[in-house]
Amino acid sequence: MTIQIRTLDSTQPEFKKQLAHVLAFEATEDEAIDRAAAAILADVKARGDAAVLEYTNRFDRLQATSVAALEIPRADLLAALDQLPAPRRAALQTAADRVRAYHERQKIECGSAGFTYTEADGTVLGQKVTPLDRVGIYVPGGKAAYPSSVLMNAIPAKVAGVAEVIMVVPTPDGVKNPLVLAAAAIAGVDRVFTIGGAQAVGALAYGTDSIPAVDKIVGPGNAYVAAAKRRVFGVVGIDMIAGPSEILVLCDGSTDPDWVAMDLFSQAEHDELAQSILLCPDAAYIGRVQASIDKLIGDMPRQEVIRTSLTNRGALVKVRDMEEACEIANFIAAEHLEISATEPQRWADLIRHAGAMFLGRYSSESLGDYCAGPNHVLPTSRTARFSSPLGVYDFQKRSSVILVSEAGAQTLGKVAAELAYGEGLQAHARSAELRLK
Ligand code: HSO
Ligand code: ZN
Repeated sequence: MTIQIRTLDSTQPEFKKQLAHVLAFEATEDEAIDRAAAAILADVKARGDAAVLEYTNRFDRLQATSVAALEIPRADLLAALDQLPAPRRAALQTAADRVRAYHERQKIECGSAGFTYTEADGTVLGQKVTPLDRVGIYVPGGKAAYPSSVLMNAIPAKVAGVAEVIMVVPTPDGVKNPLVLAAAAIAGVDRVFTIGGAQAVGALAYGTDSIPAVDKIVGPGNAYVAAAKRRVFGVVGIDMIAGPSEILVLCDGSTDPDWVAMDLFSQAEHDELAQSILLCPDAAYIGRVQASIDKLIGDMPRQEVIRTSLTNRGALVKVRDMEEACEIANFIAAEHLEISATEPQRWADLIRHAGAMFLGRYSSESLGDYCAGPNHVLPTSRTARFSSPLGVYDFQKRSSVILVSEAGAQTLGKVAAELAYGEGLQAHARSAELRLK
C-alpha cells in the first residue's frame, strides 16, 4: 500500500510558495456554529442550571433531573482509579509524577516567587505572584478524550496553587471514560461535572447555582466549544484555541527510517487535519522513509486518518543542508520539532521557534505526549513564533507592588506632577503635590 506524500525541494524556485501552501491552515470559523454557541451562552447566562440541564439532556441523550446530579463524586473518581489494570494505573501515576516534577521546577525557575527591591531613599518596588482562585478544565468526550491531557492541564494549575480545579467532560449516552476519571483523581482535580459543549463553557464562565464561576477556562474542545471560549474571553481567561497537531522532523539521515516514519504517523493519526513534515538533506534517505511509510501503514488501525493527513497536509522536503533545515524549521515554528540527528544540540542551538524540541533519535515525540514531563499543550499553526507551552505561569498572575517612602514622594511627586499637568490631569498633579514638603 502506498501513500502519496507531497515531496518538495528547497532549491526549486517555487519552494517558498509551495511551503506556504502546505502550511496554510485557517481554523474554520463557521458562522452558524458561532451563532449557535452565542445563543447557548446567552441562555445559560440567563437561566443558569435549568439551561445547562436542558442542553445536556438533549445533546448527550441523558435524563438527569438536576445539574447537581451531573457531578461525579470524588469517591467515583477514586473507584475508577482503583479499577484500572495495575500496569495502566502505574503508567498513569509515573506520567503524573514526572509532569508534576517538571512543573514544580518551572514554578521555581520562572520567577514565580516574585521580587522586591529597595531604592536608596527607601522606596520599595516589587512584583507579587499569585495563583488564580478557580480554573475550569474542558475535556472532550468523543474521539479526542485524552487522559494525558487531563494531567497536562490540571497538574500545572495545582502546582501553581489554584485552590479549585473544576473539570467538565461530556458523557454522551452516559458513557464515562474510566481513564479520564482516574487521571482526574491523580491530577488532583477538585470537582468533575459531566457536561460539555458551549453550555459547559457558559456554566464555567458565568456560574450557575450548582457550578461555580471560574477565572480561566483551559483545554481543547470541538468547534462549538472553541466558539464559546472565544466569546467568553474577557469575562474569564482562556488558554488558546488549539489547532490540529503537528510534527516536524529534522533528520540528517542517520536515524532508522522506520522510526521517522512512525513518528510522522504518530501525529498524523490524531486527525485528518494534523500535519507531519520531514526535512532532510539526503534525497536517498527521504526515499527510504517513503518506503518505510508504505511498509508500515498497513498495520495501523487508524490508517485512514493517517493516510488523509499525510496526503493532504504532509510533506517530505529535501533541503540543501542541516543549516537550511533549521532556517526552514524556524519559519514553520512547529508545535513539535524532532531533531533526529547525531549532533542534535548543534542544530537545536539554531532553533528559535518551536513549541517543544525533541533532541536526538531516542526522543520520540510520543514520549513528550505522555510522560517525559514537559506539557503537551503547545502552540500550533505557527503560533510558536509568539507563544509558549501551557505552564504554571498560565495559572498565575502578577501584581505590581509600590511602597513609596516619604523621601521618595518628594522626587517622584515632582516628576508625576509635571507629567500630569502635561496631560491636563489636575487631580493627578495635586495628589502628588499634596505630599511634597
Ligand atoms: N500530541 C497531542 C497530545 C496527545 N497525544 C495526547 C496523545 N495524546 C498534542 O499535540
Ligand atoms: Zn499526540
